[in-house]
Formats: sequence, C-alpha cells, structure tokens
Amino acid sequence: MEVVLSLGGNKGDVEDIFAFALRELSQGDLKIDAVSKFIRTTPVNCSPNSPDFLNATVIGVWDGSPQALLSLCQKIEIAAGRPADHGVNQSRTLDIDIILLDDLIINTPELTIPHPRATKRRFVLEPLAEIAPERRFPDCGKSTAELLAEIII
Ligand code: PH2
Ligand code: MG
Ligand code: MG
Repeated sequence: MEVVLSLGGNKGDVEDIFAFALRELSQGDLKIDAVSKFIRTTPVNCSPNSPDFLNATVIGVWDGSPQALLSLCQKIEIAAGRPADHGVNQSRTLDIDIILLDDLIINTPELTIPHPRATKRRFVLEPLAEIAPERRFPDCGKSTAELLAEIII
C-alpha cells in the first residue's frame, strides 16, 4: 500500500526527532520513497503561546495492515517522548498521522483515513505538494495541489 504520513512536533529538538522517526519507520518495515523538507509552521488550534511546529510529510510503501501501521506510529511517538495519554493539541515531541493509505476509506474508532482534517491544513498540504502534488484524496477527488490552492490562510 502507498502510505502518506504527516510528521509534526513543537517540543524538543524536533529536527533530530524527525530523523529518529524516519529511522524507526524504516526499521519498522516502512519502505520510504520520499521525504519533504522540514518546514516551520504556526500552531493551528493550539493553546495561546504554543511554540511553532516543524512539519514534514513522508511517502512510503507498507505491506502490513492499517492497524499495524498505526501501532508502529504510536510506538515511535512514545519512544520519542510523547506520553501515550496526551491531551488534545498539547505541545508534543512527535506526532505521526496517517493521511492516506492507497485510496482506502477507513472509519473505525481507532483510525479515520483519509485523515479528517488534512484537506484543510496547510501544514500537511504544503509539504505534501512538494513531493506529491498530483496525489488525489479519495474522499473529495481533488489533488494535493488543488486542495492547497483552495486554502486561504
Ligand atoms: N498538529 C495538530 C494541531 N495543530 N499545528 C501545526 N502548525 N502543525 C501541526 O502538526 C499541528 C498543528 C494536531 O495534531
Ligand atoms: Mg495530528
Ligand atoms: Mg496524531
């Protein structure tokens, strides 16, 4: 399956943490094909005075189940120092979100794919447009570049 992941963090040495995450994803059997630049972004829907984020996107190939990929991402977040019982949109060392998995649409209590907010988030679409501008989102049928052009702020 072709996987699109979004990496984000705004606590600690996030560049080093992203490098760690990419190594761990590879060792966890994700075959990484492309990694965007790491971009600095303004916090969205976070408490006032939250530090800026570093964001990036990754494209890879995954041969296991969606649930196994989610478990791998969560294991790496915890290894990078993010508590398992973190609050919503709290500052974090590492967040790994699964944005797309082939053209699958998944709605289970654990996993919603495509990621429900990805199509409105510049911090996801901008780095993704660098590595996969033509990639379409199966729920709305639009490409990354089209969705990015629709974002006003
Ligand atoms: N992640 C969030 C909420 N807000 N803002 C930025 N700039 N970058 C993020 O990765 C981010 C966010 C929830 O995971
Ligand atoms: Mg997130
Ligand atoms: Mg997350």
